[in-house]
This record gives sequence, C-alpha cells and structure tokens, in this order.
Amino acid sequence: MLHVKGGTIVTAERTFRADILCDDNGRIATIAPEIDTPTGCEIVDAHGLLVMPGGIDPHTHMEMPFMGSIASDDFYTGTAAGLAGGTTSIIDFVIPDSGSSLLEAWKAWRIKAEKAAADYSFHVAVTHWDDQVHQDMATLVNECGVNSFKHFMAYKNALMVDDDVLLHSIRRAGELGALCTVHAENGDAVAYMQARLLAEGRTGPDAHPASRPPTVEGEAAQRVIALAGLLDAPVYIVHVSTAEAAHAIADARMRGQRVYGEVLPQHLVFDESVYSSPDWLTAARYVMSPPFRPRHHQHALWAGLTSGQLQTTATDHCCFCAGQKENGRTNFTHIPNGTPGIEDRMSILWHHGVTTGRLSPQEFVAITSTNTARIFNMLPRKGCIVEGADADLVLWDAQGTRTISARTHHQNVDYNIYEGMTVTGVARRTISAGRVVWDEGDLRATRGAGRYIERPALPRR
Ligand code: DUC
Ligand code: ZN
Ligand code: ZN
Ligand code: ZN
Repeated sequence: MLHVKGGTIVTAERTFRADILCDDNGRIATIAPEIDTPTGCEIVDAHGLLVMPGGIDPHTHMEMPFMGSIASDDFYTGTAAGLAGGTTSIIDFVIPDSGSSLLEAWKAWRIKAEKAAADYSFHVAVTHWDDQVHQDMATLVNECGVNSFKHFMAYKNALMVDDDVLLHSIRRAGELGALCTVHAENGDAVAYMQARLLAEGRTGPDAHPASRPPTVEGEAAQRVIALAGLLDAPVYIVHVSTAEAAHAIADARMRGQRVYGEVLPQHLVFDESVYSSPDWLTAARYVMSPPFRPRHHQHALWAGLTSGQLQTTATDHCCFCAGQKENGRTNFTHIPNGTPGIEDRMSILWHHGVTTGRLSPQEFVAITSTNTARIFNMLPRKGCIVEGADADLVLWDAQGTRTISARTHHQNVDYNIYEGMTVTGVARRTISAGRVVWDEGDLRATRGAGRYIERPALPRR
C-alpha cells in the first residue's frame, strides 16, 4: 500500500487538496482530504507538489524496424525513460510487413513488448487490403483489445496505403467501433519531390523539409477528412505539424465531423532552421516526418491545443543513433526518420505551455493524459484520478527546473533533440500501478512490469 500525502490533485476537471491511498492491486483505493496512514503503508510525501494522472503517450515506436534500421529504444528502455519523465502508459504501433497478417504481427509485437516497464497498448497498422485484413480487424477489435488502426498516407513503396485501402479500412473500423488514425502526408508527392531534389544534386538533410512541404500534409489531411466524412466515420490525425492540417481539422469539426488531431512537442519548439546546420549529423538528427516547419505553423498548433480543436500530445518517439542516421550520409531519403522524446514530453509542454500562460494546469492534464484516455477508450482506468482507477500518478514540481541532456537522460539513444535546454516543470516522483518507479532521480523501473492494456471497442452511434 502507498499513501500519497499532502499533495494538490490536478485532473482535467478540477484542482483540490487530497491524499490518495493506493492498494496492493495497483489501484486507487481512497481519495480524501486527510487519510490516516494504515500500519505498514509506505508514505510518499507530496507536499508542495501537484499530483496528476500519469502521462499517456499515444504515439511511440519502440524497437520499430524502419528504413533499414531498428529503433534503438526497446520496450523496456523506452518505457523506463517515459517513467522518468512522468509518462506511465504508451500506445505503440504494430507494423505488419506489407501483405502479411495483422493478427500475426500483433502477436509478434505482444512478445516484443513483454519487457515493457510501463503499461502499453497497440494501434495496428493496415498496410494493404484483402479479405484477411477485413477478418483480422474484427478479431483484433473483438478479442484482442485493439480499438484503433493506423494508416500511412506517406512512405510510398513501403507502408503507404492509397485511397481505396483507406476507404475500406475506415468503413470497416467504423462498423467495428474502432478509430482510424492516419499519418497524413501525400506519399506520391513526397516521392516525386525527393526524386527531383536528388536529380538537382540536393542530397543533404536540408532537402528533407523541401521534399515534404506543408501543402503535402495539408492535402492529405483534407483528403482523409473528406473520405471519413463520406463514410460518416471518425478519424484521428497523428502529428499535425502545419497550419493547413490544423485548420482542416478545425473546419471539419465545425461542420460536425468527428476529427481528432495530435501534436508533438518538438513541432512546437523547433523550426526548419534545424536542417541548415553546417554539421551533417546535427541536421540529420532532426530528420523526422513530418519535418520541422517555418515558425508561423507553431502558432496554429498552440491555438489548436488551447481551443480544443487539437486534443492530444504525443512524441512519435522513434530513436536512431548516429551510426543509424549515417545510412543517409550521401542521400537524405535514406536517413532513418525519427526523433526521440518520450522522457521530455511532459516537461517541454509544461515549460512552453503552462509557464507561458498558454495552458492551465488542468488543460495540461487534458492534453497529456485525459483526452487520449477518452478518445482511445481507456477511461476511467487511465487518464483520471478516481477511486478504482490504476494508480498511475506523477508528482509534479511546477517550479522545479532541470537541464535536458543526453548525458543524463534514460533513453537508449546517443543524443537529445532538446540538449542544453533548461525547463521549468519536473516529474519528481512517478507512480506506476501503485509502485514508486521514479523517485527524485532514482529510476526503479522493472523489466516486464508493464501490462498490456486492452481497449474495448468504442460506443457506436
Ligand atoms: N515518422 C517518423 O519520423 N518516424 C517514424 C514514422 C514516421 O511516420
Ligand atoms: Zn507518422
Ligand atoms: Zn503555412
Ligand atoms: Zn509515428
């Protein structure tokens, strides 16, 4: 048993002074203004700290095979790093090889993830369409606790799906009470632009943003919103990075469509100038898709989060070390796409969101945890502080500061995109399933302690 004593609880709905008692099953047993510590119960001092629902990162790629590499953070190291930053659950992606079974891939990913230190769940990617996919989607929803599917409109000749696959999958997901999530970039346009840039001799990382300009994302976002509208089905757009996509989502919502949008903290912090570094590796480390944008796009993303038109934040945590990024030394299209960040999402968002006055602490909880739990049907087990919920909590020091560095982070990757930044807002302690797993700099993550979280089908209209 654990007694979280003296803290101020912040949920997406309210802020109040209360103690929390966690039971031996890893759940919240009691919430009350003053609790007498039961004998033998461990006390966790929360005086002066905010007690918030542990962060949920709905977009990570642990040990993902991608572009000839495998992402360097595995399910253990990546979830452990998340715990150090106050994130207690992830939703990762099952990526079947094109043409192979979704169900078999899900089974393979279940085995990989057994080493996770924090709770995890899966979106399953649909990369082609046939009768088996149609059948596997039902099995995954009805028997495997999967209520969301992923689609890549980018990565031609690899993961990309065309509109025909999108239409079939969105329709099928709608029938099953599942949600389609989409990486919205026009993959044909990207492949065309890449070929043209290479022909012009543009082989370095600065060609990466030029090969996928904002229109490429805006077009794909508008297209998938139109297709989902045609089928009267909801759609969730991952890593919204442009004003064009943010406005397309807001417009659709104002027409009454159920469209959701996710923002990555790195898109709120970095702009396309990161690709102009004279040092190849420094620039290559920022190669991810969608790329960093001209600064004015950040305004649209913040406005989306403040207004609620964009609901969630994630990291797209996908780590590649220097040796892996080197694959693209002579051709930017071979640089493995991905940036790390699971450990720093909460601090970056607090620092740039709450201390600047853009977001209230309650809104911070909404965009880092509660909204994700609601959209992906994990409430009330995750994303809130109520009796009976999982005891996944972060004890947050709103005034504390730390300087981010690869020298001190826990991510299994040899750089940190936020290197040298000092942020206000620090996870002092993290509690996962009723256990203190991060205690003032002491990471006590346990390999295999994470549990697979089944997410039931969403209520159909
Ligand atoms: N984008 C990335 O940068 N990495 C992983 C996959 C993706 O879509
Ligand atoms: Zn993506
Ligand atoms: Zn623009
Ligand atoms: Zn991704």
